[in-house]
Amino acid sequence: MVEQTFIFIKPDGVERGLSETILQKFTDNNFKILHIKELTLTKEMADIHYNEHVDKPFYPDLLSFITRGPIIAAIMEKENAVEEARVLVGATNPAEAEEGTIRKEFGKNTGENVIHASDSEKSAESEIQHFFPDYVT
Ligand code: IDP
Ligand code: MG
Repeated sequence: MVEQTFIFIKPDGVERGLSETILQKFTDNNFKILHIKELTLTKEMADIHYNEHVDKPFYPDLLSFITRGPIIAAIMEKENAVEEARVLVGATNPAEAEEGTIRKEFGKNTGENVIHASDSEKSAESEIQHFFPDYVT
């Protein structure tokens, strides 16, 4: 089924000038970019987006990292997009990510792993709503 997922290039990826290369990997893999925008996350947005992690010990570091500069957020469309994007992105810890994945190639560590991708259809739907509130399917 053709579906939509949500991704963003994290501040480390944007700072290092990797945005175009990373987006190209999506389009090379037949993802269609439906919407794209640059923004800088506020604490409030980060707390909502990373709601499942706010009480974890690493959250203060994650919060300062993810709000330190612009991100590039996009809605991607493809057959089985949610799962396909997670495969292309790779494991959270770049050292454990498969060869050929974005995090394997560019990620520095478990925190600075250059990209986010929704982990389920449900997350994709709520993250698209959160980041692109004017977008209506
Ligand atoms: P995911 O991005 O692969 O879905 P999650 O476990 O949902 O991984 O964690 C969200 C983000 O929080 C990670 O991508 C990473 O940036 C950060 N993070 C997760 N675990 C750690 C950790 O142990 N130390 C530092 N940052 C972490
Ligand atoms: Mg996650």
